[in-house]
Amino acid sequence: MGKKILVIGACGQIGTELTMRLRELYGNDAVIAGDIREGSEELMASGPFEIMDAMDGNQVEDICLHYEIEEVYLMAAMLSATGEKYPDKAWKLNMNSLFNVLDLGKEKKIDKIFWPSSIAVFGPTTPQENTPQHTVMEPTTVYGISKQTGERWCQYYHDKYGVDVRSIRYPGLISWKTLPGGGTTDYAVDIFHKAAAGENYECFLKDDTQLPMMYMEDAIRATVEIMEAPAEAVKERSSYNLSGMSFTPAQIANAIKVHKPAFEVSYQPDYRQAIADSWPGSINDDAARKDWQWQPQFELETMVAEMLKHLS
Ligand code: AKB
Repeated sequence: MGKKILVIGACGQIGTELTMRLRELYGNDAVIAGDIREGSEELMASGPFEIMDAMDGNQVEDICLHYEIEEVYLMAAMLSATGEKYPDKAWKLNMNSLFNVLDLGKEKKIDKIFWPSSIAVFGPTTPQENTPQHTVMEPTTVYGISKQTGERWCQYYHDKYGVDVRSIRYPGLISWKTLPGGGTTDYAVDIFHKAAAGENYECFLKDDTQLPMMYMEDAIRATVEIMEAPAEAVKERSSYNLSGMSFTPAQIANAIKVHKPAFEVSYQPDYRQAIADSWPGSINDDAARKDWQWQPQFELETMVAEMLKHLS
C-alpha cells in the first residue's frame, strides 16, 4: 500500500489544486482532503473528505491515526489583508494549526510535513530587490509575524526533535481554478476575472507596486518537488525563498491589453498598499535552485496567455 496523505485546508486557493495534483500522483484514495467547509464538486467527488478544524489538535490527531497518515500538508491559514482585520484570529489559526501538526511529527505519529511560509516574512528593513535567503526579517503584518515565527518553530522542531518539515516562502499565487481570499496579492487574480468578463478593473494597489508572483502550476510543482526531495537535500529547515516572476499592476495590465486591447485599469490604493510596500519586489531563490533543483517555467507573458485562455 502506498503512502497516505492529509491536506488540511484542502478547499482553499492552493489546497484545491494541490489535493487534485496529489490525487493524480498517488491515487484518489491515498489523499484525504480536510477543511472546515466543503469545496469544489471535483474535489469532493474525487476522494475522501473530512470536515475538520485545523485548530482542534485532537481532531487532527484522530484523522491522522484513523487514516494512518504519513504526510501532512497544512494549507489552512489566514492571509495578510484579512489578518490585519482580525489579528487575534489570524495569530491563533496560523500558530495553533502549525503546533498541532508539528507535535504529531515530534511524537512520530506522522513522518513528513509541508507548511507554507510567505514573502510576508520580510518587512520594510529587508533588502527590497533580489531579497536573499538569509537577511533582515522585520515583518509588520500579523500574517508576516506568524509566518516568521512559524519558520523558527519549524527549524526548532527539525533540529531538536528530528521532525521532517519542509517549507516554501510562496510569493503571490495566480490561478484560474480557485479564487484567493484575503491576501494583498489577490489583485493579480481579480484583474483576470474582470478582463475575461469584458469589464474594467479598479486596482487596490498603486500602478508601480512591484511584487513577487508565481503561476499556480509552478507553485504546485515546487511543493511536490520539495516534498519528494531526499531529506539531506533539504538544507533550509525554516523555509525556502521561491521566485517565479515580478511585476507591477501597470505591467500586468499592459500584458492583458495585448489580448484585450479595450481593457482599462484605474487605481484606488487602500490599506493593502502599506502591506505591499513593506514586501520585497523580487526574490533570490538560488538556495532552492541549488538544493532541490527548483526551476520556474512561467513568465508574465505565458502566465497571462494561460489565464485568459482558461477564463475566457
Ligand atoms: C497574501 O497576499 O497575503 C498572500 C501571500 C503573499 O502570502 N498571497
